[in-house]
Amino acid sequence: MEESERTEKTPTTKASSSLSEEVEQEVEQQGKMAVETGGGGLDGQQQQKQQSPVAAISNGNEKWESSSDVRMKEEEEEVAVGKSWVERQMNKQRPPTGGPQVGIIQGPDLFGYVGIEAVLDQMRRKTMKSGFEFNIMVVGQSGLGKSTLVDTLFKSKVSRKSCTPNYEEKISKTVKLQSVSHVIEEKGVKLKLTVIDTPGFGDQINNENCWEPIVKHVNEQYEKYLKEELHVNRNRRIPDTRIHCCIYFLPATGHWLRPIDVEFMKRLGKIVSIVPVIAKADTLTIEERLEFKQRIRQDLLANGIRVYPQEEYDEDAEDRIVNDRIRESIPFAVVGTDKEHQVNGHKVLGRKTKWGIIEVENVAHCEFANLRDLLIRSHLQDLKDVTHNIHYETYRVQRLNESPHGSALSPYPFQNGTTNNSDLESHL
Ligand SMILES: Nc1nc2c(ncn2[C@@H]2O[C@H](COP(=O)(O)OP(=O)(O)OP(=O)(O)O)[C@@H](O)[C@H]2O)c(=O)[nH]1
Ligand SMILES: [Mg+2]
Repeated sequence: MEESERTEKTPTTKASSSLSEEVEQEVEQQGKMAVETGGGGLDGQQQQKQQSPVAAISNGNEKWESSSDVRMKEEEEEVAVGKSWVERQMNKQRPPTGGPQVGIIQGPDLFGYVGIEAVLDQMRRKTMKSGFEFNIMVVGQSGLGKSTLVDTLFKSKVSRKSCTPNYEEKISKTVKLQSVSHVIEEKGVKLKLTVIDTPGFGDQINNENCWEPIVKHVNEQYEKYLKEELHVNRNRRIPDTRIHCCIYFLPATGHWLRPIDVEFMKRLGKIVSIVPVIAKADTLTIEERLEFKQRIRQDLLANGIRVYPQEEYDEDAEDRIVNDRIRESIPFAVVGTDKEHQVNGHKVLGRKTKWGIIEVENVAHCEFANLRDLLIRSHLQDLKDVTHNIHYETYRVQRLNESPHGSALSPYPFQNGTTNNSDLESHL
C-alpha cells in the first residue's frame, strides 16, 4: 500500500532543476525505497508501475519528459563512457532495481483492453466460412470389410443427417478406387469428409507390388497440390485431395502381422499417416483381441513401422499423455455394418447374430467409436498438420530437388499410371 502511494507520486513538479538532476533525484529516491523495502524485492504490481513512463513536469511551460527521453540521455552517457552496444542492450533489459526503466508496455495497464484474444474469434469465423476438408483412405486385403466400414462411418453419428442416397444398396466387391464425399455441418462448422475406398489386395496369385496403386494414388495427390502451389497465379485456397489418414485393415487372425501387411505398411507409413485397425473384431473373443493387439504393437515396433500418432510429433507433455493413451490402444478393433436394428426402442447400427446384436457404436462392444473420435473429434487437425508439414513437405523437397535449379518440375514419375482420376472426384 505504502509502495503504491509512492509510485503514484512519481510524476513530481519541479521548478527549475535540470532534467539530469531530476532523474538523479528520482533514482536516489527509488533506490532508497528499494533498500527500505528489503533491497529491491519488488513484486509484479510494483514492477509494472515502475515501468510506466516517469514524468517530470516543469512548472514554467508544463514540459513532460517521458521515460524514453530519460533513457535516451542515459544511453548517450553510456556511449560517452565507452559501453559497448551489447552492454547497453543488456542494461535496457535489466529488471528495475532502483531507477527508471523502459519496460515492456503492458496493454491493460496503460491503454486499457487491447483485445488480443479476439484473434481466436477472427480465426474461428474465417475457418467457419471456409470449412474443413478431410480425406481418409481405407486400405487392406479383399473382404475385410473396408466398404462396410466406410458405410458405417457415414451412417454413424458422423453424418446420420446427410446419409447416402444409396442407403439400402448392397455393398459389393470394390474393383476400383472410389471416393465418397459428404459435407457434414454441425453448429455452423462445415466439414467435407471424403473417404476413398480402394479395391482389396491379395486376390492375385502374385501379390508382389500390390501396394503400388495405393502409393501412386497418395503421391498423385501431393503432385497435384504441388503443381497448384507452384502456379504463378495460384488459387487462394488450393483444393486439398491429399490423403490425411490411411486406415489399414488387418485380418483378425489372432496371430502376428503377415509379411504382406508388414511390407504394405512399411511403404505406406513413409508417405501417409497410417491408423491400423483389426477388421471384423467380432470374430475374436475379448482375450484374443487383447493378445492380438499386443502382438501387433510388438510387431510394428520390431519392423520399424511408423503408425499414427508418432511420438516424435507430440508437441508437448499434454499431447504426449493423450497420444500415449492412443498408442496403447492401437490397433482399434472395429466392427462394421450396413444395417440398423432396434435395441430397447432405439435404432442402432449393429450386426445381428444368433446370440444378440453387436452394437457398432457401443464402446463396450467394439472400438469403432474410438476410431471415429480419433479421426473426427480429437485428431482431425493434427492429421492434417502432419500431412502438410511432414508427408507433403518430404514429397515437395524431394520433387524440387529432382528438378534442375530454377527450372520447372521434372516430369511426374507416375505420369503414365492407370488411375482414373475422374473416379476420385467428389460425388456431391
Ligand atoms: N463379421 C463381420 N463381417 C463383416 C464386417 N464388416 C464387413 N463384414 C462382411 O464382410 C463382407 C465383405 O465386406 P466388404 O465391406 O465388401 O469388404 P471389402 O474390404 O470392401 O472388400 P473388397 O471390396 O473386396 O476389398 C461382407 O459380407 C460384409 O457384410 C464385420 O465387422 N464383421
Ligand atoms: Mg470394398
